[in-house]
Amino acid sequence: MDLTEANHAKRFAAESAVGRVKDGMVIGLGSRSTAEIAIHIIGEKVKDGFQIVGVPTSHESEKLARSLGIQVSTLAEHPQLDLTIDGADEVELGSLDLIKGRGGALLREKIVASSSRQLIIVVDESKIVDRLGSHGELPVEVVPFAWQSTVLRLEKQRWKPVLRVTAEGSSYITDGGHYILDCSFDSNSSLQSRAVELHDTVGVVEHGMFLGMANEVHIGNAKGVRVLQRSTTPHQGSRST
Ligand code: A5P
Repeated sequence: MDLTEANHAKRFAAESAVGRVKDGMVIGLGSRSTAEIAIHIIGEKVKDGFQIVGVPTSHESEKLARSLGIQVSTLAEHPQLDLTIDGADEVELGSLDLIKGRGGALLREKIVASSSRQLIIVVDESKIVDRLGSHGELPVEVVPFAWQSTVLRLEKQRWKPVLRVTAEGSSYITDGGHYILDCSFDSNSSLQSRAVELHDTVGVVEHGMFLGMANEVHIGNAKGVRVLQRSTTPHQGSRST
């Protein structure tokens, strides 16, 4: 897929997802390229007279929403959102479990998604995998204080954490003021138990596995879009070892 095709694919996915937005909704606004296309389309709806309140997941999304005339709010004012539209780095076929955070936003994305009745994911076909972890590392957001000792704890748990740095060589800092450790892992391991393990690790703030959270995934390609819906039965974890 060349750049133009990739942009068409993202646009198809975003248009399809924004089709779920109704007048009067309070919605979570995701981060990075595909979610930003969705924000632009939401901005067009606002120009057409829709009353929409947006709760952004990053400073960039907030700036973009404001520039498009979308009313911006916070979870403090709107603790319950109707839906959130966000991108993803990997989507596992079947479970619709996700990896997020390779674009640097994950904690706020997870808080906003967890406060939404529906999480709608917008991706192109390149993000679809049979097993999470097939395309890269798992981003893990950590407290900057003594991050090196958090690295040691993660290494003992068989993660291979690497501190994310900027192009200039300094530590990448998230919107929440944290660092990110990109952790490679065995993609055959049980992600549910790995997720619990990460939450139990001192120094870890949040991780980029979004398990059992996505309700729908809108997958764009050069010609159109297909929509996958998660079954409504309770999530049992994506796999076991
Ligand atoms: C942000 O950190 C991620 O969770 C994004 O959702 C992800 O990187 C998708 O970005 P693109 O839509 O730009 O591929």
